[in-house]
Amino acid sequence: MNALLDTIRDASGDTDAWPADVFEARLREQGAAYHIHHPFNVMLNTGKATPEQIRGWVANRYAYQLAIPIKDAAVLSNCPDREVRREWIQRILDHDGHGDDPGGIEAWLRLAEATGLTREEVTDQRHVVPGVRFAVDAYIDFARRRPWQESVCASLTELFAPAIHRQRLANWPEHYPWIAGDGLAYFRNRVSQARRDVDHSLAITLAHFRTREAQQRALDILRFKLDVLWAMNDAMANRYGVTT
Ligand code: AHQ
Repeated sequence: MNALLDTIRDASGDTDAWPADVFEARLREQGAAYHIHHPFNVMLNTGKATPEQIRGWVANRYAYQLAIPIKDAAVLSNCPDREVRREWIQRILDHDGHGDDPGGIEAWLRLAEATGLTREEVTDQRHVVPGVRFAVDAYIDFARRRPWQESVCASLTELFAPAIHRQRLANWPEHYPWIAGDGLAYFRNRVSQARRDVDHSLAITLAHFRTREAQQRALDILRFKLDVLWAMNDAMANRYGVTT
């Protein structure tokens, strides 16, 4: 892949827009900064977390899960394109639930109960630390203020999400047998939902950011969102400690 990048980069010069495959490769290169590599997440997924660290992560990540449909509603409110809205609205349904599907936020509460947390101490957010609160609020505020296409681009951290969900599904039952298996349903649901969401977000991003300057802006937006996720893990590591 790098040889291709170098060839196409040389051919394109340093001001022309990247072809779509190079632009996509540049977006995917950002995965090196994804929170799967954060020491707190490495601790979680290599079986080194204590029950208190697991419960702290679940209780704090609840603030992020609650924010996702709020953020997605902000994207909808900024988007005049009916075809985009018809697809994007599914993200809100996936989290808030609809019909017989209780949704992802309910699944997260079941994960919380499986780790020994009470629904009340999660829903009242007593455990959410300031750094997580600030990072989550920054993401919602970004989606409210910025053009809807920039928020679509920010959601592309999910390019890297199926891997982290599969990692939890593969490792948690072995490392944390005290967490009931049905508590992991959220991660199972997200593997396919994230892939579907990314197909939509990536197509919009590749089509919208057409000049080299705009493509660089897209990389900066993705870096902002990667920092949101990384900062959340920094705040949780500060509160609960990291065992490496
Ligand atoms: O459960 C997650 C989720 O629903 C979303 C939506 C998407 C967005 O719109 O920004 N990002 C995202 C993510 C979820 N889970 C995170 C995890 O580590 O469990 C990963 C996160 C993401 O990659 O942005």
